[in-house]
Formats: sequence, C-alpha cells, structure tokens
Amino acid sequence: MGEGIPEAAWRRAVELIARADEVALACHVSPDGDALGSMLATAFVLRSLGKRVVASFGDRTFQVPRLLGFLPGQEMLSPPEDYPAAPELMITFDSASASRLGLLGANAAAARELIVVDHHPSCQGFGTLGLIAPRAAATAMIAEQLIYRLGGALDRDIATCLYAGLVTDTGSFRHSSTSPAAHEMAARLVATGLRTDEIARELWDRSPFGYLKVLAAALDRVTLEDGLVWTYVTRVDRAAYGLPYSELEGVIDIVRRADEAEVAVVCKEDDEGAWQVSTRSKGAVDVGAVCTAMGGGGHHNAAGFTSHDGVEETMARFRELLRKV
Ligand SMILES: [Mn+2]
Repeated sequence: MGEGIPEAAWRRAVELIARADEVALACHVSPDGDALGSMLATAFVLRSLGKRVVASFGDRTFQVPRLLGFLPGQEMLSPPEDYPAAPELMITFDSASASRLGLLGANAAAARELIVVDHHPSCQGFGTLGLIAPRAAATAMIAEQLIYRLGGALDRDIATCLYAGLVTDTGSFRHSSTSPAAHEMAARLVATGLRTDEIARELWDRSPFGYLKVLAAALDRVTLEDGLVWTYVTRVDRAAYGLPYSELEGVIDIVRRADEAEVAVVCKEDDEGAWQVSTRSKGAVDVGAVCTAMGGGGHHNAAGFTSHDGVEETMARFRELLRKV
C-alpha cells in the first residue's frame, strides 16, 4: 500500500522528517475534516517521535470550524503569526496549490524543504517533494501511510482525526471515490475504538438554530436554470444570526439534491466580502475544470473557487465556462 506514490518519494519523505528537529505542518484555509484531520494525526505521530511540531492554517481569522471542534490534538495548533518564517521542513496537507495556504503561502515559499501531501487531481505539485495520490479518496489515506512509514501506530486520537478526513471526503462512504481501500482503512480506524456515531453527529447532525434561518433564506432564492441549480448566502444573512462563515459548508449538499440539475452552485460571502463558491456535479460535467479556469480547483464532481466580483458577474462567468466544458 502506497497509494501509487513512488517508493523513492516515500523514502525521501521519511528521510527528511528523520533529520529535522522541527517540522512545520500546514493545511488549506477554512480547513475541512480531511485537511485538519490529516494534519493533526501527523502532528500526534511527529510529537511522539520527539519532534518539535508547529501546526497551523493561514486564515486571517484563525479559528477551527465549529464542526471540527471535537477533533483531538487542537492544543498543538498555533496561529499563523507564530509560524516560522522560513521552516527547515514544512509539510502541507490537502492543499492543491500554494494559494490555498492563505497567509502561510509565504512561509511555504521560504521553506528549505516542502513536502506536499495531497490527493487533488488539480494539485500542481509545488514544493520540493510530492506525496500526491490523485486516486486516493482522502488526504487522510496518504497521511495514514506516512504515519506507518514513520514507525508510528494508530491510537484512538490519531484514528479519530484520520476518520474525520476519510468520512468527510467520501461523504460517509457515499461518493464515487469510496474504494475498497477506503473501507479497509475505515476498518483499521474503527478497530481502535473510536465512536463512529459521535463523529457522525458532530460532523453532520448539529447546527446552531441560526443555520436553519440562513438556510431558509438561501433556499428561498434558489434558482433552477437549464441543468444548473444555484443560490447564494450573504454576510448580511449570517450577521442577523451571528452565524460564522464556516457553518455554511452543508448548504451545497441540500441544494445539489435537485433532480433537474446536473450542476449545483452555492456562492457564500465570507467575512472579508469575497465570494467562496462551492460547486458539485453529478458526473457528466467536470466542475473541477470549470473551477480551475475560475482560479480555484478541486475534483471532477466537487470543486470551488474564490471570486472578488459580485454574485451576478461571478455566475455569468461560471455559466459561460460551463457551456464550454
Ligand atoms: Mn481532501
């Protein structure tokens, strides 16, 4: 098992980590379960190997999304301001490009060695070494293999972090990425005694009340046009209920239900006023290609990008590109 990553790359990664005193870990901005879970699992193991570990993500407002608040190991996180300016060894998780590292992009550019652990087909392979497996269902699958190769073992905390990554990216083993290897990994993780029921509730089955009201506003203006279903959520919608941006992750999963649509889009205005656009496809359309053309990235059936234009302008460009793929 090596997720299709060349043995030489694995060996080089283990070697770089073995000779580093301090390892600086980072994952993509607005981390999801796969990004944060993969990073924290690796942090646990590096710490047990006696390494000094720095772990962070480059959001201007440094805050773990509420739904990931149950992940163990958060005491190992520190804000990007405290991150080494030019790390001796840096490892990034689930970030397809340096731009997805946000504030930590500059640190990555200055790192002496930079290992990129990722599974996005659009991953540009930045850094000095890639552990990149486009067929892996989650970055957590690569992180698990890295842990074994470092001589680490799973305990319940590490397994909980990896499981969060695996179930997030496979949509609870529903997405097309759900391979036999994904289920085999789940078996190893569940065997540590983690609570699958509690993790599922934390990730999917709870929200502040305000979420229901914001969701109602988003659904009230949902539009169906020619195989495309889309809506948007503004800062003003959220402000009325004090709802953080990070609570909006699940809106796309409701919008994409529409049988009449092949592609679903949710434009979410973040706290800085930029539009974070989530897209989903049922398979016929490569939204990853469209989002890459819009300056973002992702997978064939799930991708996103950031727009600094208005919603109408953003959607006009998106529609135009959609017609071309
Ligand atoms: Mn991922």
